[in-house]
Amino acid sequence: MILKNVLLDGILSDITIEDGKFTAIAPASAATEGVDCSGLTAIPGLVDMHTHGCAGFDTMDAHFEEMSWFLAQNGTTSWLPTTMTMDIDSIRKVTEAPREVSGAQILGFHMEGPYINATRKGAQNGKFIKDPDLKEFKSLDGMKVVTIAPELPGSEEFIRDCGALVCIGHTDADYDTCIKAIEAGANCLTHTFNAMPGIHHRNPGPIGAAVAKNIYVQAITDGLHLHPAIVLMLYKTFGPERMVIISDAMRATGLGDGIYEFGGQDIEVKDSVARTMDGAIAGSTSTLWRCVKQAAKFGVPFDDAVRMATRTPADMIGMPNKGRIEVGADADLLLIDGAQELSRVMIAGEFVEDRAAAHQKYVEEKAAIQEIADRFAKDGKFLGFTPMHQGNINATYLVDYRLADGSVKSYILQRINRYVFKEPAQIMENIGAVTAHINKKAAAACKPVMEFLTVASGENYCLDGENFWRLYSFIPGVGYDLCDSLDTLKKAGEAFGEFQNQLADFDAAKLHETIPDFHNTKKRLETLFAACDADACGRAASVQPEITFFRDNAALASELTDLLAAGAFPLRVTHNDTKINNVIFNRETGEPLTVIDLDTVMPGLAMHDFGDAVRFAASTAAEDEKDTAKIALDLNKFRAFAEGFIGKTAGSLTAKENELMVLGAITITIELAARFLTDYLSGDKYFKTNYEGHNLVRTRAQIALAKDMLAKRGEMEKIVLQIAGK
Ligand code: GN1
Ligand code: MG
Repeated sequence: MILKNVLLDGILSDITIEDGKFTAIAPASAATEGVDCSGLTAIPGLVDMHTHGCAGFDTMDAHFEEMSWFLAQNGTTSWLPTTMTMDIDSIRKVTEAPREVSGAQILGFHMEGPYINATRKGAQNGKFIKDPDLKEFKSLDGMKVVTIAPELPGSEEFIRDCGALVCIGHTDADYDTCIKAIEAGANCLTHTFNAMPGIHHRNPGPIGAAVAKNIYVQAITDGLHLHPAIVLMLYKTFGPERMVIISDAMRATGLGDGIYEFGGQDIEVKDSVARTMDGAIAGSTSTLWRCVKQAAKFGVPFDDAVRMATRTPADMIGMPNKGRIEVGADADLLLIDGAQELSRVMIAGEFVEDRAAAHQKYVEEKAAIQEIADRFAKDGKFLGFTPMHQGNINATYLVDYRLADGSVKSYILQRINRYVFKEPAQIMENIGAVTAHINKKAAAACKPVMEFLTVASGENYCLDGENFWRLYSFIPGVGYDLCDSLDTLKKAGEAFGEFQNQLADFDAAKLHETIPDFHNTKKRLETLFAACDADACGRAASVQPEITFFRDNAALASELTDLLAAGAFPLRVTHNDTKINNVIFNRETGEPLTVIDLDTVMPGLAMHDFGDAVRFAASTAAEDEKDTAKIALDLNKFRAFAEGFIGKTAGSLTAKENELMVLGAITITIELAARFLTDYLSGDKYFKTNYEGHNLVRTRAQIALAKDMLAKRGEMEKIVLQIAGK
């Protein structure tokens, strides 16, 4: 794209944009064609390194689309969503929220507190203030900037090692303390003059230290936070290369006067001034663009005011690809008219209005999800949803509600796949019965705490046309798809083993068989061979080597089915889908919290639960790894999981079952390979696929794994018997 006849630094120019970057800037020429921008001036897109919210949303809501969209309409093309002083889990949630948005780009985060001084908290919530915690901070992903009070214990080490840019703010520090902090690496003041000591001729404080060391200073130039003369003073002292204009905007920005929640407290906005209930100024309600224009009104030359909201903050946060119209930089720009009003906004080479469809799609999808979620959730305001790309069957979303105290309550909303689960109401009955049974046992350390919410009619699910939905409280913790920690694998084994133990005295007759013959491997193979004969999609010819594998191993894979029929071991109540990501671990302690995904709890074989977990967790590669050379059974992982599972179930499983554990792993791996291939041959109706041929890739991966297990069968069996013999 070429922007024609646009005024850039006073010169009529043509600006060429390719792949989201500026690739040429030349004096306007009549020869080239492009988007005529006559009468418009180009300035870089604004970069806001300190802003909390707008359009009714706050960074702590952990949903960025609406804010990013509002910012983009108002000239901010990239930003650092800025967190408030709140509990660390809430801050972590912000850093884990999806950052792909249709509006202003998210460059990372700015963490404002909790490592600040309570006496200078301003509108931050005193309840959560604490000393700098390096380990905690480093566990947060994407923190680019952090504001701390350098007088707090541990600050110096924190500044040196935290790996982010450190700003001094919400501080009561004196000059010497600030000098030390700057020498340790701090390089900016947060909203200079606000929430810090002022300048006294014998106590020059943080601002005196900033002058002496010539670091960056942020300033809120909305006309409320600083007197215009102070804005000018900062400008004259620090110049356009060191002074950064920020908005420090809060959620009321773009809305009217009223009472709003901010960091868990009420804020009143009156005549555009936001104050806490005890009168402290609480962030601004100005856009960054308005702050730029205000600064210009106060006497800062317009071009310098622009620079202080573009190139300077970009440099400060170490992103020289932002905030400038130069060849090689990201194509973020604003076109403004002769009256200095915004005309058009471009982000990464695209005009914002051309992204409206993407934004609209989000808005519509959100409304649809909210409509369903609201049928269940009783409290709070719906904030948004995040698709969870997990599971091969159901559609799963994380949905968030903001409660009155400013905290965010999260739920899992699921649309059950009706092709797979024909009778979802029976699943809910099964889950209810199993959960009640386990939760009755006082001794259970790891309980299924899935709390399903009900709709007005009393059911814990709802039907919406063909769709079947349910909602349960999100369990904060971590799950793993691939796990390298042997300790974690052992604990996963214990969790599934305990699950098995807890259900040992559960009456299987109480359970509906939600998917008949779910792990009847013999039948699964028959179904595969029938699908191959039917060849509904004309794919059978291309999978002959795979079919040969199944024919060769059909007898082996049917052994357990036959032994069960012969009564060689008991039919138990089992989980039947023991992927390690169905165990949720406590993030801090690493202990298993709960076992989830109880949809397939049915009568089954202990060997299958053991085996399915091994298949998934003891493999060297993902279930759908394309390069089969990377796939093997990792004996160390296998031993770790087995130690957990066999150790936990000692006493409740028979010797025969232990003897057949490894056959269980081989059987279930072959079975799943057969199920993937059946689905591939029948047109990919059962498992979700991400690309053409995905089910075939999965088939080949599982066959590769099964072959490696067959080769290692002896070693695996030795390990199990060793553990069982202890
Ligand atoms: C399915 O959706 P998910 O990931 O929980 C499948 C399991 C398979 C698994 C393979 C009901 O489970 O049996 O082992 O994919 N669940 C059902 O990844 O078929
Ligand atoms: Mg499942």
